[in-house]
Amino acid sequence: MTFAEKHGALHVEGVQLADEHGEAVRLCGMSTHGLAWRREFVCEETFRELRDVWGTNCVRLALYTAEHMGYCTGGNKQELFGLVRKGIDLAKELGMYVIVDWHVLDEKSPLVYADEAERFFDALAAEYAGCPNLLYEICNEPNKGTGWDEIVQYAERVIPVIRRHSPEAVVIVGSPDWSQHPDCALDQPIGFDNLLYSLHFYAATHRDGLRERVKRCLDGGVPVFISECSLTESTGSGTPDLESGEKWFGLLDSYGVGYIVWSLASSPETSAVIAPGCRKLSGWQDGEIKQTGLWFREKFRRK
Ligand code: IDC
Repeated sequence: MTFAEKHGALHVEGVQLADEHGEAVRLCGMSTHGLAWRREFVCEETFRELRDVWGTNCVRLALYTAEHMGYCTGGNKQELFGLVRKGIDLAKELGMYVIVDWHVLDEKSPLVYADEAERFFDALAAEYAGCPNLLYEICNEPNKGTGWDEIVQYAERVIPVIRRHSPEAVVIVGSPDWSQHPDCALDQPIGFDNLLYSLHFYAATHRDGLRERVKRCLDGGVPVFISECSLTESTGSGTPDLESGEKWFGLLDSYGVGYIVWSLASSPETSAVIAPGCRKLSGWQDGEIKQTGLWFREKFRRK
């Protein structure tokens, strides 16, 4: 029986993600790099390798909205939607969970492309209504001046669009400052159930201060999900900080918080887990996996 067959539809109970039997479920896996320019990894052999060799149970599909031929800035919508569809269908076949990430970044506020987001999530949720494998991440990283009130306003537009088709679907919501402030939900939670609030950490940049914030959220009843993390600096480059990484995992493990690693790419960036120049889509030897990849693979495999 596959992981997703065993656990079925997920929901949020307190600060935990729980399965259809009410048991806690911890999702862990890799995020693709931007689908538009690293599409080769959205294939059966890669997902199978991530499941069987790396020990992951979830894949995140990062659909950039603005930069690099983003979905809302001249990207080929049909093709990009096709890639999303391919990723979801593969995850379903392999019994994995899958997060579709509306990768808000360059545009700063999710309100900029909110109309597009409504159209996208309407089509997606209609096609995958009731699909237990699929989680919806509606805004990767609001940033710069974007405040919580704008994010709430956006969430109140997009969540009902998804829930019209999939009333129980788990939705992941970002927060100000590149998804570093799920604590906004301590004072002002968004008025829907089955929500996870994302927090992103890059261990060489984000240390005790952010870890304490996560703890405060969890102790205060805000369900936090790490929908992006790496050991590197927040630029996606720089020297990986393993010591800070271990501290992060001390915290995440003690609360059973799920996590997704940035990113499944082969490039010189230290956060890209596959060595630059390696063209393989599976069967990577240790020498073809970068330090961050080997470190996280160890974490995935512990269970
Ligand atoms: C980075 C990619 C890099 C790309 C850049 C801009 O690694 O190749 O050029 O985006 O598109 C995030 C973002 C994520 C970033 C990542 C590293 O969600 O898109 O990816 N990061 O900077 N938040 C914090 C770090």
